[in-house]
Amino acid sequence: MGPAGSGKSTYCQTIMQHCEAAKRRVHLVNLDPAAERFEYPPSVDIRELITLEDVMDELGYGPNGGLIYCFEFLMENLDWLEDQLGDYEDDYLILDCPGQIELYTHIPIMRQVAHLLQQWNFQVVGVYCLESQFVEDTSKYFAGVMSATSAMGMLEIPHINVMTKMDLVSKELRDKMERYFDPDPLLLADDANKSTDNRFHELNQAIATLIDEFSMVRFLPLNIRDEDSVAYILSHADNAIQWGEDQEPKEPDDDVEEADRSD
Ligand SMILES: Nc1nc2c(ncn2[C@@H]2O[C@H](COP(=O)(O)OP(=O)(O)OP(=O)(O)O)[C@@H](O)[C@H]2O)c(=O)[nH]1
Ligand SMILES: [Mg+2]
Repeated sequence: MGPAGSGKSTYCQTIMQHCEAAKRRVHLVNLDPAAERFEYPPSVDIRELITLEDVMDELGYGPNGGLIYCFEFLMENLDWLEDQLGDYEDDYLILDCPGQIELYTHIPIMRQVAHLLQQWNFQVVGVYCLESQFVEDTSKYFAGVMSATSAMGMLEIPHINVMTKMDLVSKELRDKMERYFDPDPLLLADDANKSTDNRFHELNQAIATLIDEFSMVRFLPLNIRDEDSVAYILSHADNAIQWGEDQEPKEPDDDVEEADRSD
């Protein structure tokens, strides 16, 4: 999840590719009823149930109301989702979600989806994508932290934050950005004060302290062009859901061989 254009679908594609290369059984689940094109075709696709385009055409809704309608429709058709996901209950699923931030921060729909997945015995981790380009100054970083925190509080599931598009960041900026990955409250407040009016300095300090004291948000940098970086993000996600020993990577025909042996 994450704001529009923050790199959610690219994250999904990158992790898909990485997992496939490591022979992990992995499937893409598209929960974005407005999605257009996927490099990896999704194994489960909300667009087979409902598309935003149809809702907008037939009910005359705008894109935001239409999207909420699509999710309400999904909630009324949970049998469909349970049925679709049931085929993959032992596998690693990557769910691509829409970019409308209100789905995570304002209304409890994504929370319901996440909790349903848990009820269906999936281990769930929320991955929040924030675009590195957006965080070139501390005020924007504060805004990003607030929205990530809001999503984390709303969803109540294990959660990691990923700073995307790091391949677009210059070496110089990359060094400067270290402070956003593991924030120092004094530096953050100082930085924010430089670009804000005096009236906000106390608020800047309070936000910086909040970020520090509650260890609320750490961002893991993702450079999709660097395999080590992708592996690092995946290891954090795996850790959050304790993916591991009982899910050794399997060759696609291991099951067949096992069945043969037991014959
Ligand atoms: N260079 C670079 N471009 C990226 C990266 N991630 C995403 N992009 C580009 O940013 C744009 C948006 O990326 P998407 O992955 O579609 O973002 P999204 O969050 O799924 O967008 P919505 O679903 O529309 O909310 C596309 O043009 C991508 O090619 C990245 O890591 N590096
Ligand atoms: Mg997308």
